[in-house]
Amino acid sequence: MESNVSPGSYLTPGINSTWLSRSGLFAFGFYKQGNGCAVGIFLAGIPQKTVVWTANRDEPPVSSIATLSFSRDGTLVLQSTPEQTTIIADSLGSTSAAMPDTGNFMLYNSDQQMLWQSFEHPTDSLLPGQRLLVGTEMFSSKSETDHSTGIFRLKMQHDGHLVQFPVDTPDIPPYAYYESGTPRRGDKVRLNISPDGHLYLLNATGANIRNLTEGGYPTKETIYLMRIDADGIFRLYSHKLKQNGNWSIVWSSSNDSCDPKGLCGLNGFCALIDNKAQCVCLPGFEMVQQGNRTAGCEKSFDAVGRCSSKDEYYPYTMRELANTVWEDNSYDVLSFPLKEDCERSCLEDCNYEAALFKDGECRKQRPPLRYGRKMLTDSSTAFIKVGKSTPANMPKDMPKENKEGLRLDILIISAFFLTFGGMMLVISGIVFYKIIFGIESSHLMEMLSTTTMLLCDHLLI
Ligand SMILES: *[C@@H]1O[C@H](CO)[C@@H](O)[C@H](O)[C@H]1NC(C)=O
Ligand SMILES: *[C@@H]1O[C@H](CO)[C@@H](O)[C@H](O)[C@H]1NC(C)=O
Ligand SMILES: *[C@@H]1O[C@H](CO)[C@@H](O)[C@H](O)[C@H]1NC(C)=O
Ligand SMILES: *[C@@H]1O[C@H](CO)[C@@H](O)[C@H](O)[C@H]1NC(C)=O
Ligand SMILES: CC(=O)N[C@H]1CO[C@H](CO)[C@@H](O)[C@@H]1O
Repeated sequence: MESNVSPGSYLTPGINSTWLSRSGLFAFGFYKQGNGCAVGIFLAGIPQKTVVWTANRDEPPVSSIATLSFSRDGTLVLQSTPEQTTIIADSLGSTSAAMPDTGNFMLYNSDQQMLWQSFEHPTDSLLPGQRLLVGTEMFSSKSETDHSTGIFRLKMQHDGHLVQFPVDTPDIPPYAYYESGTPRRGDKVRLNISPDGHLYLLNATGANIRNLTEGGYPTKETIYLMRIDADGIFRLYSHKLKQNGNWSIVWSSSNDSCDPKGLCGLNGFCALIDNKAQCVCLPGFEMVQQGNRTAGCEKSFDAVGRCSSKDEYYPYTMRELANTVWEDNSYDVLSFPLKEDCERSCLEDCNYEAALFKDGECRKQRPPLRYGRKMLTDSSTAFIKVGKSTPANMPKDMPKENKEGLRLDILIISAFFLTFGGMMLVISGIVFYKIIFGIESSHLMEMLSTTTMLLCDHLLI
């Protein structure tokens, strides 16, 4: 058994910021997070320092004055300020700790019994030998560089089913977006990953009931990692050690990046453009927060107004979206032979603002509309009620008469120039790098994203 950390040892973000495994592949300790540092386990022996576990992932990053100690009473404790301490592993009685080359940080007592292991508390990743046990779940990270809890989860259910849901939803089929296809296979089924990239489910008696991947991939100088990514899909990655390479995707839980429910926030819908998920607002809606697709969309027009379509000036019209679906929260279901009848019925009904038409059924609904997506294989047509006064059929930056509109125009124009200028800077930077180093721009982007994951001591001195 390896034992490389004794009670009384401590780490600081500046010097001695990690405890390394024997080969230097894994490190336990401080890594750069936002403007400060977080505590976790990361692959230190590869160019792309990859975080595989984070302690108390939703606590704010700590500053350079923090201390992480393995105290003499066997507790692993983070002192972020003189006043504030957080216990990472409360293991009274542990007398040694180890960071082995498996990536599993462990605490032992004097009888060499393991009292605590990071493998039992997965965040978004599973390493070979680690398992997702029954009743437990893993949560995606917010983004590739922010390891706090994101918006997707993967749960090993008591019925033997491995299922993905958005966060904050009940564990019921309407919210699921991935299922392993092993329902009713008994309690205590668990997800396993082996060093050869075999990802599979074992039941209570140890029988293999499902292979997600067949395994048998090359193991020489290669490490595998399963992770539920920030985009909601879980993937098996491989990385060749001793090569300045990157992670490559071996397997994905889905090939459709619009599958994860809730990728686009309320009143937005997901559409595949060049095989990439894009979030689009429903007609008459605008993004709540530019550049943040999970924040969703809100109404861009004033919904208060007259209701009866017999009014001389009826302020609404309907917009049609082909092959578009969302969560079915129908309050009123009517039968109509033609979609035009559904459209008219919704237009004239003050209580509803949207309708889904499919196979003669007209399902009237109200915003917020959730889990919207364009699905070419689905014959549903969506109708959305929009204000006539909104420039629904005109270009978005159409000049408006009022003062606010004018200011909006100025904003749009300056935003355009700012964006354009920024893009030119980035493009010229990329071109420059390509000329100098002869590397592909996509790799450059990856390099850019990983520079933020450097060890804390490299940045905080
Ligand atoms: C770092 O830790 C090692 C071993 O615990 C110790 O010998 C060394 O003095 C420490 N370095 C500094 C600068 O504190
Ligand atoms: C596990 O699976 C095997 C093979 O399908 C089956 O024979 C066995 O009864 C299962 N065990 C449990 C506890 O369901
Ligand atoms: C899963 O794959 C292993 C080989 O990696 C094979 O031996 C086993 O039969 C497969 N099991 C199922 C249920 O397909
Ligand atoms: C995006 O919006 C969501 C929901 O409003 C919020 O939780 C998240 O912090 C936002 N992300 C960023 C980068 O602002
Ligand atoms: C430098 C390097 O090895 N880059 C690799 C990154 O990953 C892609 C595929 O995902 C490879 O094609 C590159 O060779």
